[in-house]
Amino acid sequence: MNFKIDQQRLNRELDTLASFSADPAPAVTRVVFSEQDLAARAWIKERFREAGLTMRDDAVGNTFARWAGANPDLPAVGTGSHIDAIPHAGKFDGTVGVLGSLEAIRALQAAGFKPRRSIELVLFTAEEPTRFGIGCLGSRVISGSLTPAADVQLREASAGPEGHGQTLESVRKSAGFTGSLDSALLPQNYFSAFIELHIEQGSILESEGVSVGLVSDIAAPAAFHIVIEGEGGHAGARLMPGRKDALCAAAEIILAVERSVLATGATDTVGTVGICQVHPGAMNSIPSRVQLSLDLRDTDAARRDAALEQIHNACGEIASRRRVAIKLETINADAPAQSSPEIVKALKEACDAEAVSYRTMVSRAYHDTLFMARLAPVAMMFIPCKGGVSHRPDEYSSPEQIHQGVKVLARVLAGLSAI
Ligand code: HGY
Ligand code: MN
Ligand code: MN
Ligand code: MN
Repeated sequence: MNFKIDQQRLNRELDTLASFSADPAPAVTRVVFSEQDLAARAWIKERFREAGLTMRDDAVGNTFARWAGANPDLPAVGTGSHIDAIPHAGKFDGTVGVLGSLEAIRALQAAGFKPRRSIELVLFTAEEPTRFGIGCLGSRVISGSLTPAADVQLREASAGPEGHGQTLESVRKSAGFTGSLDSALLPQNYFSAFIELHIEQGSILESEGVSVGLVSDIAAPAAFHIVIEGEGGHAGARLMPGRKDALCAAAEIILAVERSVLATGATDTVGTVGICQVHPGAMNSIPSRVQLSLDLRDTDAARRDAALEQIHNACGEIASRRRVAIKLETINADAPAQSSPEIVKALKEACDAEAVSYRTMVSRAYHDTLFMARLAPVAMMFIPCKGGVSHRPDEYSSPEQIHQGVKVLARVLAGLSAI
């Protein structure tokens, strides 16, 4: 079957979507449930409507856009990604998987293809942890990976641009997404397969000149708050001996994170302290309280947890030597996910049919597919991004690179929805 990807239209749509941003171009800031996010969702739903897809929103703001198959009762083939963007990010993270899936569907429609089982495009809500401090909120909810209590336990992260401390429940309901969280739970046989197209956010594909990465494993993400309570005081009058400076302790903890992660000797173990909030945050006042965020990942959950153990021990030693209190609170600690060999095989066949080069690889970034793997057989497809840059305004994938990924996606969606 021949079909044609309308790359010009897709390029225009990616540019338009990027314009829904709280920061000026080339940065994209689109925090979940913000004014920019809701406007972007409305715009995308118009595109879904134009493509004749039937839509529904669930209680947490995931949008499901379905191209009904001849046998609508069969489990659908799922695809999709996210459009929320962390502050000062780029225009391709997530959006290539949403608009690229739409373009794959439109190309198949234009070619006269008729799916036997439905194809359903999912626009996941809140893939980024920016607002509520936890990533993949939408796919966690539908896969039963988050308890309904999270509705009132999760609050806006104070470091986030919307940091007013409102609960998930109040924010989602003011954005118009009502109903209980458990009403969004999907049954195991809702999807027969799920495939996500995404930029690599690393530089392997570009450095090897390969067009597509077929993801075999998605690393196991874990996130923590580390709170250090010391003793404040006057920066001038309080002499050095006996100080309990929370920020000095925090500095040692950050280096202990780096040391513990490197000590595993595995390239797949990564650790980052991305947020450091200092109280009271005055030049002439000794920091009395610091809150750090810890992002710790590995393709091997046991190795990740061994590094965490080391960090725990280091905190204990720093706390007693500096006579400060250190608390480590877990936000999430998830298992890794493996792609389904059958779907990876289908992707390989689609790449061969489209003469697109590929290699298998690991995803060190997490994605909604990590949780979709708890609902259905999954796979991910990466396309290269310039210099491996992502979560930055200069994030870039060329129209040609996007085109390669979308045509393989169209081919595999046709194949999986025909059976
Ligand atoms: O952090 C991640 O891995 C994803 O890009 N949110
Ligand atoms: Mn991201
Ligand atoms: Mn992403
Ligand atoms: Mn992701």
